[in-house]
Amino acid sequence: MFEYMGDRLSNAIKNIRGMGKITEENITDALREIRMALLEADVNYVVVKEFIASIKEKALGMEVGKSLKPDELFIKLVKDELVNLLGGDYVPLETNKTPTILMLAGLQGSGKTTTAGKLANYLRKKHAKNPMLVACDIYRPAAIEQLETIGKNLGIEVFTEGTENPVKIVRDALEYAKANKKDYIIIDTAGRLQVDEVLMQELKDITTEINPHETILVIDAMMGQDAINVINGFNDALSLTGTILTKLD
Ligand SMILES: Nc1nc2c(ncn2[C@@H]2O[C@H](COP(=O)(O)OP(=O)(O)OP(=O)(O)O)[C@@H](O)[C@H]2O)c(=O)[nH]1
Ligand SMILES: [Mg+2]
Repeated sequence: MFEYMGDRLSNAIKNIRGMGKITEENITDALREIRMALLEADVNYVVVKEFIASIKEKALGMEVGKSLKPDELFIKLVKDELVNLLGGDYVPLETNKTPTILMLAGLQGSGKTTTAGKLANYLRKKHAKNPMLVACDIYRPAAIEQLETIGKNLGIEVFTEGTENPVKIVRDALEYAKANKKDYIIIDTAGRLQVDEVLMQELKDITTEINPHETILVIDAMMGQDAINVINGFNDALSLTGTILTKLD
C-alpha cells in the first residue's frame, strides 16, 4: 500500500519540501492524494475519512526538528499511521494449550477447507507441531472427502465421524486429540451463502462445547466492501480472534 502511494505522494509533497514547517495549506495536496489512493484501493470511506483526519491533526501538531525535514516527517507519519491502520501489534497464534483449538468459520466457498490444510501444514513445517484436522462440515456432499484428500496429501491426520452431529464430532475429536498427543486441532466448519441464523447457531453450539482458543473468519479477498458486513455478522455471534484473507493470488 505504501509503495502504491509512493509515486503519488512524492509528487504531492513537493509543496511541503523546503518549507520551514507543516501547515494546513502545504499538506492539502498530499492529503488529497492519500485519500484518492485509499479510495481507489477500495478502502471503506469511513476508514479513509478517519485516517485522513488523524494524519492531518498529527501533522499539524508536529514539531519540525533538526534531524528530519517537514516532508520527511510527513512521509514518516503517513507510513506509521498506515502500519497502525493495518494493525500495529503482532499477535501470534495461541499456543501451548493441550491441544490448542482453532475453529475456521466463513461463508460458502471462502476457502475454509483449503485454509485448514494450509494452517496445519504451516504449524507442522514451521513450528514442528502435530496438528489434526477435524471434518465438521456435515452438509455439503463430499466436504469430508475434500478434507480427507487434503490431509492425505499433506500427511496430516483428519478426524471424521460421519454427518450427524457437529457438536458430538468436536467433543469426540478433542478426546481423540488428547489421547493421541495432538497439539493443535483445526476445525473445518460448514459455510453458507449469507450469514444466517442456523449457521451461527451451529457455530455457537460448537463454541460452547469446546471453547476454541482461536475463532478465525476466513474471507475471500475478492469480496470487497461487503466484507465488513460479513465480519460484523460473524463477530457479533462468535467473538472472532482473527481473520484470514484467501485468494490474494
Ligand atoms: N486461487 C486460490 N483459490 C483458493 C484459495 N483458497 C481456496 N481456493 C479455492 O476456492 C474454492 C473454495 O475453497 P474451499 O477451501 O473449498 O472453500 P470452503 O470455504 O471450504 O467452501 P465450503 O466448504 O463450500 O463452504 C476451491 O476451489 C479452492 O481451491 C486461494 O488462496 N487461492
Ligand atoms: Mg469447506
